[in-house]
Amino acid sequence: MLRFLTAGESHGKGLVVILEGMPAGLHIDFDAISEQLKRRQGGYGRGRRMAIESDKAEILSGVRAGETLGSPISLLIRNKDWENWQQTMHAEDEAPAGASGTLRPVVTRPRPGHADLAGVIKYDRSDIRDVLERASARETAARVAAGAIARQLLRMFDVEIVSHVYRVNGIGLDSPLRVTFEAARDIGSDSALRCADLDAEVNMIAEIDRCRDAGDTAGGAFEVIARGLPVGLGSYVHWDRKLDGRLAQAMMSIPAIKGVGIGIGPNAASVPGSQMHDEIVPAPSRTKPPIGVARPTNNAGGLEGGVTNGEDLRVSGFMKPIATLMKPLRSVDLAGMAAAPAVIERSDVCAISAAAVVGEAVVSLVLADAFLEKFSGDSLGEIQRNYAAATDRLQARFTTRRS
Ligand code: EPS
Repeated sequence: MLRFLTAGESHGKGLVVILEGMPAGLHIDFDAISEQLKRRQGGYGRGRRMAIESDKAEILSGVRAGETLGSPISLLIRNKDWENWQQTMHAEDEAPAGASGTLRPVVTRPRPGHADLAGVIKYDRSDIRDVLERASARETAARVAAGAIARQLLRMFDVEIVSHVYRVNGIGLDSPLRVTFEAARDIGSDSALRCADLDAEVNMIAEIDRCRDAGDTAGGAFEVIARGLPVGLGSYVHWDRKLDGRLAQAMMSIPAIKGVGIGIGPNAASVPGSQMHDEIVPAPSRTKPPIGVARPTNNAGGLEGGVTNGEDLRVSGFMKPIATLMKPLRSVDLAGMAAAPAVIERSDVCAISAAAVVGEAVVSLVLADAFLEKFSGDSLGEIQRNYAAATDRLQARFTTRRS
């Protein structure tokens, strides 16, 4: 079982993640972790914080001379902004001598849509900062670092994971299925919004500009596509083993995600069966190994019965607009219970491109977990042998059927 925990406040010293369950013997590409962290920081509509940070993960344990040991892998991402927050975010009773930054006022006006109000009530705090620091999407940097390692395991078995942004507020493509795996993979690292359709992207960027000018914010939709998965990850036999359910939980745990779609997603409720289900035809397939059938369409998004069917896995995430508005919504000052505008914290206008990268990370973690479940082993070599045996068996089965 692959599991992880993260810790850290947005303006604290840094973020920590412990990833447990990775096999021994996987070579770790440190640059590839940094590359994923950099991708998460980008995208049109991000705020000034991203200009301060240049996220980098230090490996504290679980890796020796470039290879995993099978022991817990712990990573630390330091917050550069800590320099500006020591007076406010110190752990000690009093700010230590020489603490830098300024002492910020107590936050008492909750933002509609953020964890602020429910959080201060639940944890019995009087300063909303005690809530917003951990509820912040800054935490997703830790998940991206862990996901980058999960992705490296999957890469050993030729699984590739990409994403694309296809909508900002209501603007953009009507369906993610219009974008092929190749088109999503080929989006350049310099792409402004990581949309595969450049005409649509122009309009989506204009919508972000319009929101910024109006003191408003934007949400959007993205899709993660995984190619190269073997048939048979997940299971239909129990609710908690269904891979679509596990993916949905992981995606919904990304801050601001209000909905998840698999393949055609919510549109599945609007078409008859004849237009929904992906017919099965005898033909050379692209599954690994070939199973002698092909699917002309992929509305199911690579999952049937909660089990991978060898087609591209397609999972989309629907993000609400950022909760911090520069033209704040109505709220109540909890210090005196009088009506007051919500607090304004430094924030992003739109973070959909970042959410797509986080989506790739959480999908990588769920898929690596399901992969380890099926081909389990303590070392990479053991997993490779199990994978090869399963592949050989499938190959033999379908070769026999054809002859
Ligand atoms: C951040 C995500 C956003 C940023 C945060 C960094 O978090 P939140 O969910 O709180 O809006 O606002 O940066 C700041 C809090 C800041 O000081 O600007 C991220 O993805 O790293």
